[in-house]
Amino acid sequence: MIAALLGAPGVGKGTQAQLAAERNAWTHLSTGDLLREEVARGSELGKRADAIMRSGELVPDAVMVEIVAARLNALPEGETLLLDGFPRSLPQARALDQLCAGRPVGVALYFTAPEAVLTERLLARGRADDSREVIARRLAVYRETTEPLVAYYRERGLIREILADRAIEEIQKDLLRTLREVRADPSSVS
Ligand code: B4P
Repeated sequence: MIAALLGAPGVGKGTQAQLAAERNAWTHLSTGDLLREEVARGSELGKRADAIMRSGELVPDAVMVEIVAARLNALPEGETLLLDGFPRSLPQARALDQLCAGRPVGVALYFTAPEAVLTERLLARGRADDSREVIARRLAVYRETTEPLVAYYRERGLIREILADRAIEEIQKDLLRTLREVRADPSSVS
């Protein structure tokens, strides 16, 4: 099953996906981590992505779709995939539908928390793209470009909300319970 994790920067998608993947031997695909690996390697893509990420903008859709397509092609049959940070725009969501036509997204886990909480978490994390000014831009980009995906997946009956302003283990329990429910009854998503 493919589970797409949606939500604002700092809502904890990466934290939850990493934990669930480690504990259950699932695949965690984080587009943010992939980009940061490219930056660390000093590749051409990394050089372009670094400047974009530091400004709070999104890397172009075509680049991201190509990266994700390669990973999806290599995914073993029947694998559980936690797709963290992709899609982040409507063109990416449409491309994903095409890419995984044979095994479509089974659930979109929509993580929510108040913006003040997100900002505090990101400031505490202190990554290169976590300055107050860049955080504000990333939250604005999220509202403009990524939030419409909630309606996109809701129309398809795939949204499950995860309240993410709680302790990490509580959220993790909720995530696992939700995935179990969806597996047992795919029509339980709303
Ligand atoms: P990402 O790496 O995806 O980062 P994120 O959205 O900021 O963080 P996330 O929600 O995963 O929060 P985390 O668990 O780290 O993106 C970085 C950049 O890459 C983007 O801005 C963009 O430029 C580019 N990019 C990535 N994907 C792209 C795409 N598809 N298209 C275009 N561009 C793309 O948690 C944050 C902090 O909170 C951590 O310090 C954590 O320890 C803490 N935390 C987590 N859960 C907590 C909890 N329950 N309580 C308290 N603290 C918690």
